[in-house]
Amino acid sequence: MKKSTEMSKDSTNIKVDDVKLYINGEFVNAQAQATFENSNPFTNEVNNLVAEGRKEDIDKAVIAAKQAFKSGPWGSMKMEERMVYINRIADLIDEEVEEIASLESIDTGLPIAQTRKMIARAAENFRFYSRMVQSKLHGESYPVDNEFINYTIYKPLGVVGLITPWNAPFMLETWKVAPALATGNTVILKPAELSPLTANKLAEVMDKAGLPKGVFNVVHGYGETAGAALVAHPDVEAISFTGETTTGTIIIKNSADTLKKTSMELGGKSPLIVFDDADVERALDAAVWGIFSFNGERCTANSRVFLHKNIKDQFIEALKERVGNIKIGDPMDPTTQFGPLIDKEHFKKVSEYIELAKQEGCEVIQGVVPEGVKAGNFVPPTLLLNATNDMRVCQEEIFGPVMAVIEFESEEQVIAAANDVKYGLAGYVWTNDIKRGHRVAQAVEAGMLWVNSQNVRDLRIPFGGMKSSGIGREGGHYAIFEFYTEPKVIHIAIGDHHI
Ligand code: TXE
Repeated sequence: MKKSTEMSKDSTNIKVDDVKLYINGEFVNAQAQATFENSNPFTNEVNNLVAEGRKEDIDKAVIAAKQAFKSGPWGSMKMEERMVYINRIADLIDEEVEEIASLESIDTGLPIAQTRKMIARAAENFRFYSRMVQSKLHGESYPVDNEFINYTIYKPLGVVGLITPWNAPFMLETWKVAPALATGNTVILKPAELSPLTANKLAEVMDKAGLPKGVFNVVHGYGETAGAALVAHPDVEAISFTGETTTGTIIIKNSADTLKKTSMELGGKSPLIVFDDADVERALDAAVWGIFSFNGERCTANSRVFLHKNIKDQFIEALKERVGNIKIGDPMDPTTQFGPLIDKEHFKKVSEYIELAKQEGCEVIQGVVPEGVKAGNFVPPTLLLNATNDMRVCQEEIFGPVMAVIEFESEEQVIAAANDVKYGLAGYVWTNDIKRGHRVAQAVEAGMLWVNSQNVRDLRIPFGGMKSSGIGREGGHYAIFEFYTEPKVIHIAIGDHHI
């Protein structure tokens, strides 16, 4: 397989091939021959062109995926045989971690030290679901009486549509593709238009793994055209979506006419609460990493940090020092800890929120982008001091490296404030009082809570949020039974009863 890039250790002279659609086992142009430009966030220069898929390309991919499911080998393949493919995909990803990580970094601006870990986790997503499906995907049976028995089996849905965001593209794509394929579905992936490179790499991996044609398809394109066509297509059984809450509600509305199952992994505005008996050093590490890794573009980011009044001043001084020491630079430099935002538009959006914070009364403290670091779309690590929970910057998802710092006095007060937001994705509680840790974790309205820890990922947990952070859960047996399969019950008469 020809290497699609010539890697170098800095972002300024990497050549990347143009990207095509991957439909029915072939890399093809969009039928309209349309393309769009794909830029490097560090240089704001065009990396390459990408085929712009539209409704007609989605239609073509659905025909291929449906054919592969209904009459191709995939739909009737024995589970053990299917898992050979799933594990081969993992091995192929492992073989190309460096190239995939480099592509991810020049596409998203994420530091390569972070993308290397993300790509390794992506390979694990496939191995995990191979184990999970083989051990968990079984049914039930109920001997009704000596007249008949019934049994339940879990069947794949058929053609599923996966729509993914740009903030951790390859990892989040594989988080959906792995369970979808491991349970026997066929897939159409519509990746984010801002991060096409590693989705293309995933297609190359599938191709190399020898997956039967039509089982896995990638249609690049815009949300409002390719994405919307996938959501509306009558032969697509389900849509798994990760992205903004506003987009999620549009997708649910547009999927209603064809009665699709939808899984929604949406926005967040997660609280991190530090009580005055907390292990401050560890809480500090967690708070800094939890919002300033991934350049702040992470859904579970602790974008609101609540500090007990007794430790607030000490904690803020330490935060200021940390923020000043984060290494800002070229995403391809392995020592870089913090890179540019995904594009100029997002840079503008996040910058406007920081201006708003000043108008709302916050003191803004920022790290410094070093001289000589290319223009890029850098918003340095930013603290909003003297914030109050009712401010817009504490209510709305900024999706950037911006931490609002809010003081509190009592447990009741901080729980009420933590919950006074429309999102409910994650929450983080720092206290050495074990009872208080449990009590507050149960009181915070979020799908996932970490007590004295930060984003430890166990692939078996139900990953997802409540309120405006989503519907459904990914991970573990939740993805298998809640989403990628459905139960079918069969009754067998073993006697000669009459109705
Ligand atoms: O989302 P967008 P982005 C969230 C994160 C943030 C968002 C950032 O909190 O809010 O993702 O990702 C396609 N019909 N999470 O800006 O704009 C679009 O082309 C069909 C939460 O990319 O919503 C892209 O492929 N599709 C998460 C995808 O939707 C449409 C973890 C996402 O785009 C469409 C990570 C339409 N009308 C990020 N419009 C979690 N909760 O786990 C757009 N798209």
